[in-house]
Amino acid sequence: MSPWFSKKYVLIPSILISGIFIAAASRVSYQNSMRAVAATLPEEILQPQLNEKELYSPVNPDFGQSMIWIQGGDFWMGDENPEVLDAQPVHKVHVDGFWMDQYLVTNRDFTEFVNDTGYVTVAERSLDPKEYPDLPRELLEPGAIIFSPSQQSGTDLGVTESPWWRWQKGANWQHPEGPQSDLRGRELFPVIHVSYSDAEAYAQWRGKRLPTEAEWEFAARGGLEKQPYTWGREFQPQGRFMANTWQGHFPYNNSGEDGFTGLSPVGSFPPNGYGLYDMTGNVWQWVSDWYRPNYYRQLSRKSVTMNPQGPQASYDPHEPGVKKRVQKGGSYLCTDVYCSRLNPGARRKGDIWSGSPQVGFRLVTSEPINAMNSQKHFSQRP
Ligand SMILES: [Ca+2]
Repeated sequence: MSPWFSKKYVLIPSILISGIFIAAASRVSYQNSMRAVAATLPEEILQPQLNEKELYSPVNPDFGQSMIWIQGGDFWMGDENPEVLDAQPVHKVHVDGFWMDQYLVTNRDFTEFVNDTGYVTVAERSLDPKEYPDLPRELLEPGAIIFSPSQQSGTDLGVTESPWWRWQKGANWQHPEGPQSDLRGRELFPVIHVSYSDAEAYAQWRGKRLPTEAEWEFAARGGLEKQPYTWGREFQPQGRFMANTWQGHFPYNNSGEDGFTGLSPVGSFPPNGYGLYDMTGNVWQWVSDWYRPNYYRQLSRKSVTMNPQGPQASYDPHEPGVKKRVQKGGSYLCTDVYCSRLNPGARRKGDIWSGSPQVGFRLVTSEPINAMNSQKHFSQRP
């Protein structure tokens, strides 16, 4: 099965959780957030020892320019929650140190890339009807799935188990809800509707790479061991929202108690123990491991696995012919009760040729020269 076919026809019904901005509400949230924007993060944010009260700043204008050194080590990888069997068993892993983007890649970052290279994302390309004679005409046009629980327009995919998804002609990273939408006021939002192949192209341009799943999870845990959230055990410590998630009854009631009914500008919630923002919620994040549901069972035979790179090939028993990579972190459409995948040990999978309105990414590098050359702020290796 070709990746294109899966992108536009087969994979869509299998996606259970993803999302789109609710445009008006997001703009209000964005304006409110921008009122609180501080000038820049203090230099201390780049130091290994972080004090959240001192360092937290809603948005750092230099967000795309900072990387944090993540000192490697051993950790327990995976999730014991019975709802995420593919993240079991929990097993011990070692990762070497690396630098990680402090923030998600934003629309502003991706705009720089496209302006410099002329790159066209998968969602912006059209299909040849000769190759896909059975596809409805609309699905041959450039476009993407969007989250639309109101069913107002576009092509109804007829997905009974998740009728809030629709195919929208002309939707892509620059037009998140379709041709009538744009990025004005969303420069600091995470880029969405990017496939893994799009993310790889961006990474190549930046001279960096996508993190392995182990690197991502080690960094997301922020020095905590076997905790259900990247900040600890409680979902709302002292009543505080720690990530952009969903409050209310999914998918029709989104109260936005955390300040955002849609996506949020990167860095709108406190960082984790390593100073990384948005490691939980907002958007899922691509990592470089191929997806295989039994991969952790293979690794658990060892006492400790050194720098796992993922299985040799992808295999999803529900769609055996579709190549998939792992995604981590949960999104703004996840609730603390509905979606156990907010846990840093949880995982899901995505077709490498498909973007999503709730999937973005961030990059890492193991090469100091890359971190120094491409970043204004650079955390020195201890
Ligand atoms: Ca929210």
